[in-house]
Amino acid sequence: MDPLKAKFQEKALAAFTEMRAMLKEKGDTVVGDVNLKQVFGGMRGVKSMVWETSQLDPIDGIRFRGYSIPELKELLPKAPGGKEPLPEGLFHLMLLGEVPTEEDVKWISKEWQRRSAVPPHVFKVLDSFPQDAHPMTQLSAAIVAMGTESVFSRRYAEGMSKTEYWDATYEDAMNLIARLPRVAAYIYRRTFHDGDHIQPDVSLDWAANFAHMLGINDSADFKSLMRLYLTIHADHEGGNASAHATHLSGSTLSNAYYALASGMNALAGPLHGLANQEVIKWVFSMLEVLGTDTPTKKQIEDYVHNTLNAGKVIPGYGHAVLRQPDPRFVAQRTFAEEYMKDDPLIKVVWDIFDVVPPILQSLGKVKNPWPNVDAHSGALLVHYGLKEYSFYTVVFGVSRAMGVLAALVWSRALGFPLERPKSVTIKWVKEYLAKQEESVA
Ligand code: HAX
Repeated sequence: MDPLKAKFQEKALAAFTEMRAMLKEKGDTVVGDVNLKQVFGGMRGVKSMVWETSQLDPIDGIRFRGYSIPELKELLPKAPGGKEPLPEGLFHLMLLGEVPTEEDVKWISKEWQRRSAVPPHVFKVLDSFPQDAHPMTQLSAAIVAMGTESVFSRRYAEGMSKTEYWDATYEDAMNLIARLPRVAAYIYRRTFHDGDHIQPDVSLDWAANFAHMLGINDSADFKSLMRLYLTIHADHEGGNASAHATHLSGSTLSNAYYALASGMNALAGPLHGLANQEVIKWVFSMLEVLGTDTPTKKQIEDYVHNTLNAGKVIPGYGHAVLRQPDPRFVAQRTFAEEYMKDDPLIKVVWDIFDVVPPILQSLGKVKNPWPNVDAHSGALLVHYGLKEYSFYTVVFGVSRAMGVLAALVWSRALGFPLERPKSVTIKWVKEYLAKQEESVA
């Protein structure tokens, strides 16, 4: 058994035993109420699942196994000479709950390289798409196509025991994560560079190799950005749409490929991961309409009002849980301050940050007027030449796979059952309310 899997087994077994004992003794403890607004309002705040890899606080933002992003920037191993954390380290932390050593991270880099060969039929599936098919459509299809290699599905068909589900899911998760950068880069090159593909460089870490295969910028700085980007987008606790969709599909024992494709299909919505493309599209249209690359704050303000008056949201702002500027936005801003502070597009993003929150606050209904992760990422990618914004959600997806798949391995190890919440009809609600009124009268 490989060392990461062996450590996971040890931890998961202990957690399973502890969970069983806790539920036996305290299983009937009430941990929250649900009101009608939550039933009709997207289940905001309803505690209904366990997600070990990260937790989100409305004010402090995301913590991966208890560590904030600034803490992780200090603690996680870096590439030689690099300043940004290696995503491999975050995966180790999410899976095991332990900050990895340099050696641990090197092992994961090598292991992902070893597992990274994409089955040839996946490229054929991708090549059958029209060149202008949205990159997220291609990503989702490619992930499902890779599922022909699922270890879980093969072993399930052979009759594996329940106690082995986590093991087979670990294999699928590791293979999938290892292969995604190649698949994503293939999608990028076939869509935007006429299929002029770039072979992987096995001497590079996971994120740097992805940057290399995109083939637009071979600088050390772009590789650093990719390490940071792929680290901070990885997980956002279990209730966000891509995580929850992965979790829900996975709970039926569909394999990790089907489960991740579900997550990616949720990420592809403009209220979630597609917001990163929508932000830069919105910024570019603003610059075009205004006829300048250096708009004044007053011009931005007017454009924001026009967007709102047209019945649209301001992409990159607002959040279902957060009530402060997203620490992932702040981490990207810090990166930009160091690497590209004089880039005019970065200045526009920062001016939007000054202008938008008070306007959204003045509407009186927006619960969080602050920027989320997607408000900044596009401008960083444009800086290094990745201007084709319909690809941005794919980059997000490559990162998100690490969190949701680490969590899926945990779900299997803890033996979580089929997810099946209760739905009600509006008629049922009306009758329930009438009964309540009767009993008060
Ligand atoms: N611009 C304009 N109006 C906004 C808004 C924004 N950025 N954010 C929220 N609102 C509006 C909502 O549309 C809603 O209006 P109605 O009552 O008329 O329907 C009202 O304010 C209350 O919404 P909320 O409770 O504050 O927000 P929700 O929890 O319902 O939704 C969203 C959270 C992220 C979907 C929302 O803020 C939004 O649409 N933002 C813009 C899109 C975006 O950036 N999405 C990415 C989010 C982060 C993420 O998942 N990244 O992948």
